[in-house]
Amino acid sequence: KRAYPFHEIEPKWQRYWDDNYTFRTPDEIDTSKPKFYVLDMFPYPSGSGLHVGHPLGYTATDILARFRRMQGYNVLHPMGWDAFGLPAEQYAIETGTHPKITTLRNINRFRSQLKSLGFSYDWDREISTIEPEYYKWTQWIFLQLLKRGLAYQAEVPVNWCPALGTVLANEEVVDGVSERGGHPVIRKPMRQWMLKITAYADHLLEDLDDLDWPESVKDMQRNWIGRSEGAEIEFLVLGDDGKERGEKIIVYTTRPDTIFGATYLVVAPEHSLLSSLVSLAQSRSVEEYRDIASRKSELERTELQKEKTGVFSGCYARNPANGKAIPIWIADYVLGSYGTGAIMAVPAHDTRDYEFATRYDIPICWVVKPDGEDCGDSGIAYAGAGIILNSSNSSVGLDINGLPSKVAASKVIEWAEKTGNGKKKVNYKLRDWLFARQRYWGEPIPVVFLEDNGESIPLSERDLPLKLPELDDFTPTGTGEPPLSKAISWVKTTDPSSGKPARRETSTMPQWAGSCWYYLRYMDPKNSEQLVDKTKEMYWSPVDVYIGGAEHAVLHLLYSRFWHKVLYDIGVVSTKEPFKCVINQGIILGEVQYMAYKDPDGNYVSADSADILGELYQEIIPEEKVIKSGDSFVLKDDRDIRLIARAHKMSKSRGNVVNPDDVVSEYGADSLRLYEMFMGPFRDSKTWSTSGIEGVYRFLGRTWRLIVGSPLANGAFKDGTVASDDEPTYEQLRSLHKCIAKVTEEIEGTRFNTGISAMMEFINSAYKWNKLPRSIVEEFVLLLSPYAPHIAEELWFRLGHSNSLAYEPFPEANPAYLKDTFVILPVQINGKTRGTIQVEEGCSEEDAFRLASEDEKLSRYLDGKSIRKRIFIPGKILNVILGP
Ligand code: ANZ
Repeated sequence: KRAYPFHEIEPKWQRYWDDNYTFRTPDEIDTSKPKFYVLDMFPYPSGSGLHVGHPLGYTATDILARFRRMQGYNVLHPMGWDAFGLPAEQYAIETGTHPKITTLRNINRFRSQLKSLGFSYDWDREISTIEPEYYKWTQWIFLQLLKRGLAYQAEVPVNWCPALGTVLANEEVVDGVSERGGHPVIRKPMRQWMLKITAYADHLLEDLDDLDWPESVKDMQRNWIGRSEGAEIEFLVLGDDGKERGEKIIVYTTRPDTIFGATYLVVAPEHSLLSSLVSLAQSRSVEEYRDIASRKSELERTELQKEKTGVFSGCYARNPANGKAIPIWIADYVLGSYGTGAIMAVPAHDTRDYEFATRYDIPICWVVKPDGEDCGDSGIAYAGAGIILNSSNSSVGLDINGLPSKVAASKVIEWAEKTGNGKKKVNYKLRDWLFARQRYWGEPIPVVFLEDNGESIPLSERDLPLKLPELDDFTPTGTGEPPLSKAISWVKTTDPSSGKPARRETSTMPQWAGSCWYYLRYMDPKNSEQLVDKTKEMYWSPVDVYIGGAEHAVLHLLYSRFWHKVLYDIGVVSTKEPFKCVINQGIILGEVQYMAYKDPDGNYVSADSADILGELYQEIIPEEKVIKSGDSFVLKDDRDIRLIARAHKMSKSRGNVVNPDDVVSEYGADSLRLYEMFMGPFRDSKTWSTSGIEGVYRFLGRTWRLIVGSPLANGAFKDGTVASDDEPTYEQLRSLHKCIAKVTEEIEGTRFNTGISAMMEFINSAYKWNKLPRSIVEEFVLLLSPYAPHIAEELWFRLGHSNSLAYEPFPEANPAYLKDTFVILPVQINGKTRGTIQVEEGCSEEDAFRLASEDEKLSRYLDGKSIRKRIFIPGKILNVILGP
């Protein structure tokens, strides 16, 4: 029982759009028209194909694209492939298939899946990060970075994964093992390419303010950049005799106001001064401690809940404020990579220091009290701002007692600068970007090293692209030498400028590289002379709406903003920011699962009492045996048994993955699109439900039958529809225009679900009409088309049009029909006025009577009575004559 013939319609229109290049955005466009660039986060073409999360964002952008096209905008709506990356390479190692083969196969599958969903991409602009014509420009950008000193080599501790034979980015390491495969990861210093993103820290931070992005994403970027203002203060190291030895430890602090409370110093285990500080007696325990710390990740070290550990160095330093000698400790809760790698510890006012001091019996000295309160050891640190106390030393000329923290902090900085004890300092959490991977499947870095002195020489722009050589053996070398070192004849080369023998760089770029700038290439995908033509870039920039998952909130969006700003500075792009508006779609969880508890005898136990009873096991209960009761779910047959209802992330191991292909073959692409938009607010996470998709499928079926063949039709079939040429009534126009207004408003606000509700309401009311005026139906079909384009095109065609509706003007709501005009209608029973009802102007006799019988007062006269006659004068009166 198919509700309507989507099987025939959908492929037919997909072919039509392809054959007619319906969605091609011409190279030469009428630039007097407004533009709309709507972009999806392009997919990594994985081996498992599309999952239902993809069409969620892609349908949303497609609705926006189709909507703006109909409104007369020039629309840029492209698609491509983020096709380099580790999984293809891992698969290649396991199976011996070249990553290019698997990647191209996956791309073909993705493309045909996307086409089967009817997305209006301009496929002529398809790009793929693995094509030399594309990565030529990724390499070109690298050369520009190099030219400006924004790419450099450095010996840095990296996450080295012996099993994968590669360096991993911090975010690819979870709990000390590789995110992929779970292999152990160690920290190891290696010479690496770095990008100086820190040079742009301030711009990246400041320009966030003007972006129309989710606040949560902006906050994550702000935290990642982590700008903090404070001071660097010098503490002189003391010898055994209590005299200064000449070395100094510089600490970074955001709370200079607490300097009198600094009762010890901490240096990170990797601090460069460490070896000279440690006393002989302490050297063994320090050595052991360093060794343990080197195996921990930074995350582990800084986790607040973790117990703080450390060792005493055997050495003291002088607190420059109060002149006291304070011990120097080594502890791994201080990181070598942040600030100066050393801190002044103020246990009274810092939680971690407090915990540490208590553990190792270090004095705690209170120097800040909350405004208007007493202070004292309440068992926790007071980390807030307040009024300073115990902080005066006339012999160094510093007195901050009684000042509020902020003022005191400035005063300390001023004092430190005057006396040479320190200076104001701004710090960032942001680190430079580790830009090399010891992998095969990535963009080659366009640099050679001279054989004789190892000097690095960038290739010249005309030597690009530097193509990735074919390689049969991708297995890691195990030494840290990248797999590309096996491409012996490729590696061995000459410096093109001097002709001297040289070796190519064998690391490749990380997967982020290709996705940093792809949105620019879509504007001018075939340009072999330039990354993007200036005029085209000026017209299309910036991306108006960028939709994708929240998992890219920081890295991808930060890295591309960084590259964009560099490109702006060198005049390649005309805007400071790439993406005007970013929207994160919510995640789709698997269908809700119901679980019941059973005791060892096999009897059901309500979830309410489950935690007080022991030895229970769980059983999955099929949906048809479940019923909702209040806020919870119970067994249909025994309503005292409360169940647990839970939705899980879709995963292969749970077996709750929904394959979009299956949905398309069972219900059609339009139903899938509509359903994903109807599931709930676009940005929220939501659960999949098969009955939900049946609901929207029925709606499309009802729409189809209403227009193509409804029993209500009075007129003759014309062009295969039942639309009549009657003039629409006021009521019909009101329904239509209310629907237009709602759908338009909701698309603009990306609240797609409520737009669909409005269309459903419209169809419900249209079923009550006895004529279906063509002009009304046509407008409705146009309204529906961004959501369900196949059925809409077919209905449009059957309504007698020979062209696609893709460029028909989107219906506009006429405000005259939107006003809610109510009238108070007197109601008489047997000629006596018994009350009034509020009705819409133009309301029908039927509706007026229904409202009267629902009215509390009037219903008393009408209930159970037989009605002889009704007299209705629209807008004036309803008179009901009761029977005998
Ligand atoms: C003294 C102090 C007193 C601090 C107080 C805090 C509270 P941001 O920049 O906001 O993250 N710190 C400095 N360098 C560190 C490192 N390498 N590893 C771990 N911690 C470090 O915070 C800077 C504060 O974190 C600094 O201010 C320092 O402790 C600590 F009541 O100095 B504070």
